[in-house]
Amino acid sequence: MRVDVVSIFPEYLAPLRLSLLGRAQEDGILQLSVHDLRDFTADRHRTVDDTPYGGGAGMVMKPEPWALALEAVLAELPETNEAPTLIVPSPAGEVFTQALAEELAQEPSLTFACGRYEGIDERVLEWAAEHFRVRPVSLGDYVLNGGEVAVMAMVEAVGRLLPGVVGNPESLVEESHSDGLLEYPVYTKPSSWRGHDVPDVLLSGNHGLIARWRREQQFRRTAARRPELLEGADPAEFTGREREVLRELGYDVVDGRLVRQ
Ligand code: 6SD
Repeated sequence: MRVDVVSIFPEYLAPLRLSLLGRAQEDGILQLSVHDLRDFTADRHRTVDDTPYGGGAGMVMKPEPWALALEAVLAELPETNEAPTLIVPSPAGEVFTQALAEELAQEPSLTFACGRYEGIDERVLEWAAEHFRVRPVSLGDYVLNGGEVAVMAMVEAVGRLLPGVVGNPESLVEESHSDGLLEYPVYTKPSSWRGHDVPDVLLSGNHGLIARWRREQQFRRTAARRPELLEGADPAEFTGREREVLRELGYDVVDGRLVRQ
């Protein structure tokens, strides 16, 4: 997969060269290219912002450097039948989820436009829609200073789904959110540590019992921390024993759906 990021702080993206994603780039699985928006300005101050029409606080990113930068990215993208995807991090976008990460991992390329200040002149998104599939995406319901941190999270979440990036593909399926439940707790040696013991079942060697206990922990955690993930789930996806645990946790089946009491 090819990933292009346009930002006024290209150094912000440096951590994407480390660890598993750094290895993926060495292995040719991921081609990451970070572009400095100021390289697409024409004035001696390399100006990327100006005052907002209609007044108000802060500055807005000028449109022309964005069009030139995105045209430079487009010129480098291989020809495809489908328009390439342009992701614009924004608190006003659709929320980034594991499902969206999985969808984006199927794309041959992703381009990210990092806003700063009060944001990018809205006409850039209108113009870009002539060349890209434009998707404003929010990392979550909180406000960041710019798009860079959101892009780092999204490139990591998508990049680790590319074949060959994560060594053991089993660790991809077992994880939080791929089955809509939170992960079970994990432990390592020593079995007794500062008065806290590893649950006996994990030392039993009984793999059937261990699998059951872990699944039950997933339900308990999800009910306690993220009850909305269970609400509305299809009970047919759960075994009889699991439905028993869910009932214990205050869930009931109404019209074939899980409902919290
Ligand atoms: C000015 C931005 C771009 C400012 C953002 C995204 C999310 N989920 N929170 N905040 C954000 C993105 C903020 O450019």
